[in-house]
Amino acid sequence: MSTKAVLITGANGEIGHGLVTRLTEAHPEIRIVAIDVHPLGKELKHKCHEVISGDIMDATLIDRLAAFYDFETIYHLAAILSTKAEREPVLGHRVNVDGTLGLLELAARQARATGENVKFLFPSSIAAYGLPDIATKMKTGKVQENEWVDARTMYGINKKYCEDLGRYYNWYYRQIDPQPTTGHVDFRSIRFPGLISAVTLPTGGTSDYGPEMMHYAAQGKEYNCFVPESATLPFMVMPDAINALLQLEATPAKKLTQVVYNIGAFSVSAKDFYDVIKKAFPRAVVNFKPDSLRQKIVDSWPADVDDSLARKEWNWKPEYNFQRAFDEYLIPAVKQRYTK
Ligand code: NAD
Ligand code: AKB
Repeated sequence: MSTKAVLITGANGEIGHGLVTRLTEAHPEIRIVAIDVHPLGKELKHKCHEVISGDIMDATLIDRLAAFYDFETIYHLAAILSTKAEREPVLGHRVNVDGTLGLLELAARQARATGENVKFLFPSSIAAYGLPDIATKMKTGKVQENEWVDARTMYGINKKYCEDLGRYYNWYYRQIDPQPTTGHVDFRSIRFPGLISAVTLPTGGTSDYGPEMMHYAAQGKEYNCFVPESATLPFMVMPDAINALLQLEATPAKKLTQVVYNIGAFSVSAKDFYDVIKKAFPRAVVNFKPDSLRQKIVDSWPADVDDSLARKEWNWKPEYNFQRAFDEYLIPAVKQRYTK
């Protein structure tokens, strides 16, 4: 008999760190199988049942996992983020699309074999949106899930397509098979805004300027911000992002009418970041040196999101607004981190 477990891909990343920690705190009995191309640190490793340093593109590895485990839930976090995917678009497509397809197939195979649904949690992104220019972006304000979805980056296109793949696996998979099976992939996706963690640093993304500004200031390092002071995006702190994933996972399927949900917490400009950081770290030096090419990507992402559907269907509500995020979570935690 196979062992029941939860699979987390990309477990060594920013969300992975928070998710492994929170899941094991809430359910000490949980068996987490973690995969990442980069080895997990000791502390995180000890919280997992099995840790695999490997590539989600390795079909033999995925087959081995399918033979040993029955996954009740898959948190598929592994991805190449927006800036890296724009520099290496083919790699981005391979990991973000082919990698996701391989995991959806694993989930579908397991659901068919056990007759039980396999929950598949997929972190999509505000990169799935593509607004044509800054004037339209600022005029539009909050976007709904079905508006402005002509993504302009490889990463955003990959995310949007994987949302569609998830919708297919959820509702239409092998729809012309004469003998329908009982178990299916229960796909659920969140379009996350830029995330800010006090305990990890982002790499390879476009919304990284917000968290980077804070981490540099806390270490006394000068920061060259690659967007202008006016650049505005929706952001959220990591504890709220983890809450959202766990909350969506726990929601009974009958309450969900969609497979993709926006969630929001606060929409702020790079200057708003600077002001709050300068107050906490008066010696912070931030030079605004916009990179017009990266700025275009920020300009194509929405200034804010309409998350009323998530609020209505699974009671989404962030715990942290901008002020509380910095006063009660980010500043105290980064100060502690860098004075250790
Ligand atoms: P991250 O870059 O910190 O983590 C991604 C992890 O995936 C890394 O540890 C990386 O080593 C791993 N990985 C990459 N390619 C792999 C492969 N082929 N096989 C196995 N592992 C591989 O990113 P994150 O912030 O933790 O993001 C997790 C997910 O959330 C991603 O899908 C990302 O697109 C999404 N997301 C993140 C943000 C954000 O602001 N952090 C916002 C929206 C969506
Ligand atoms: C990125 O900038 O690529 C991510 C995201 C918003 O998806 N942080």
